[in-house]
Amino acid sequence: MTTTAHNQTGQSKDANVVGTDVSLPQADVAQPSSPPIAALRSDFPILNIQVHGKPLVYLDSAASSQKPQAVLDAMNVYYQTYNANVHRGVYSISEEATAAMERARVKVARFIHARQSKQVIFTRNTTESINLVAFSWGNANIHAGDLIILTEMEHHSNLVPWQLLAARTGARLEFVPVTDDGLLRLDIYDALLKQQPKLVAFTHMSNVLGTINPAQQMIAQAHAVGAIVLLDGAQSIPHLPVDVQALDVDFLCFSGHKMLGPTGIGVLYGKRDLLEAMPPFMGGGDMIRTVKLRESTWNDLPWKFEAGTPAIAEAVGLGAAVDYLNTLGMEHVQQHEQELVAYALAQLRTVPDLTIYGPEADKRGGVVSFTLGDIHPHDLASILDQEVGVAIRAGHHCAQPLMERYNLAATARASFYVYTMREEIDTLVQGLHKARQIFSF
Ligand code: 7TS
Repeated sequence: MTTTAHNQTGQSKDANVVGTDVSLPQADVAQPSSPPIAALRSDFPILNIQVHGKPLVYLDSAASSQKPQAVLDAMNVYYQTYNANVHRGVYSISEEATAAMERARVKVARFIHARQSKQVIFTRNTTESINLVAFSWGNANIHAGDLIILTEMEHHSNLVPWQLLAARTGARLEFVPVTDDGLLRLDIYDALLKQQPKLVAFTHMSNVLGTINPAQQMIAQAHAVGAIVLLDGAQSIPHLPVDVQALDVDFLCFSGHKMLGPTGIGVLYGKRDLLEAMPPFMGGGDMIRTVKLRESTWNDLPWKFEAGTPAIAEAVGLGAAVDYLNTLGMEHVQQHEQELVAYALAQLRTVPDLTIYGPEADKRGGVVSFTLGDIHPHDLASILDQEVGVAIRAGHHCAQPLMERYNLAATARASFYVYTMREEIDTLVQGLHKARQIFSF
C-alpha cells in the first residue's frame, strides 16, 4: 500500500499515489502469442447463453463489447473488499481504493503510450470526453469565423458538440467528404487545410464503414498549418495498437465499454500543455484546491477535470480490461479481426442481393455494414435474432449524415472482436439466406 499525501482540502496531492505523477517508461508491453480462440471464449460467461434456444452469436461489439470474467471479478473484489470513496478518507480501504483507481490510470496511460498518467482523464465515455474538449478548450480558443474541420463519417458524438460550439462562437464547420468506397477524400482535406483551421476532429475508425483513417498523416498535415487535432478513438483503441506519442495527437477520446471494460468509464487523453491551460469543464468536489464563497482554485491534473465521486469500480474494471488486452497483444487483436473481416467480406459476397458498404479488408477494422435487397435492416436484425440467434445492430448507427451520403435510411451492421469465430460469420450468412427465403426473393 502506498501512502497518499493530502493537502488542506483533503485532496490527494498525488505525490505518492501510484504512478500518477511519474513519467512512464515507454517499453512496449510484451506481445505473447494469443491463446486459441476457443480457450479465450471461456473467459466470457455471456458467450454461453442461448437466445431463442440457440447459442448467442454476438456480432455487435462495435456498440459495446462483452466482458471477460477478469473484469467482472476486479469490480466485485473492489465492492466486496475495499469499497470506499477515493481521495477523501484517511483510512485503509479508502487509500486502497484511491491506489487501485490510480493504478488503473497508469495502465491506461501505458496502453496508449502516454508520457504521463496525469494526461489520462477519466470521463463517462467518448461522448463526454469530446464534450469536455468542446466546452473547455473550445470556448477558450475558438472564435467567430474560426474554421473547424470534421468529416462526413463522424459519429454524432464527434459532430453535435462541434455544432454547439460553432453556434456559441460563430465558428465555421467544414467536412471532408467520403468516397463511394468509404474512404476520406484526402485531396479535399488538403484543400481545406489551406484555409488554416483551428481544429481538426475526426474518427480513427468509422463505426459504420469500418474504414481506418490515415491518422498519423492527417495529424501531421493539420499540425503543419497550426491546427489542434482531436482523434475519436472509440472504435480504434479497442482494436488496434495506438501510440499517442507516435501519432503526436493533441486529444484522444475513447470508451471503456467497447474495449472489454464496463460502461460508465471513458478516457480523455490530452497533451499536457493543452490540458494545463484549459479551464475546468464541470465544477464540484475533487476538482478544486481551495474554495471560497465567491471563488475557487483548481486541483492538479488529472483531477481538475474529474468533478465529484468518480466511477471507481469502473476504473478498476477498465484497468483489468487493459491487462486482458495486453495479455492478448494488440497486434494479435488487430490481426485476428483483419482475418475475420476478410473472411466475412468473402462470405457475405456469396449472398445474392446483398450490398456491402465501405472499403476492402486491408483498409478496415472488424465492422461490416450491409443491406439485403429492400428488407428493412430492423426486420433483418429481428429475423437473425429469432432464426439463428445472431445479434447485429440495425439503424443509422448515430451517423445520420453518413447515411444521407449513401442515400440510406439505415444499414445492418455486423462487428467483431477478440472472441468472434469464423463459424459465427457462417451462422450470420445462413441467417441471411433464411431472410431471403422468408421475404421470398
Ligand atoms: N465515436 C464513435 C466512432 C463511436 O462508434 C461511438 C459509439 C462513439 C463515438 C460514442 O461512444 P459512447 O461510448 O460515448 O457512446 N458507437 C456506437 C455504435 O456504433 N453503436 O452503438 C454505439
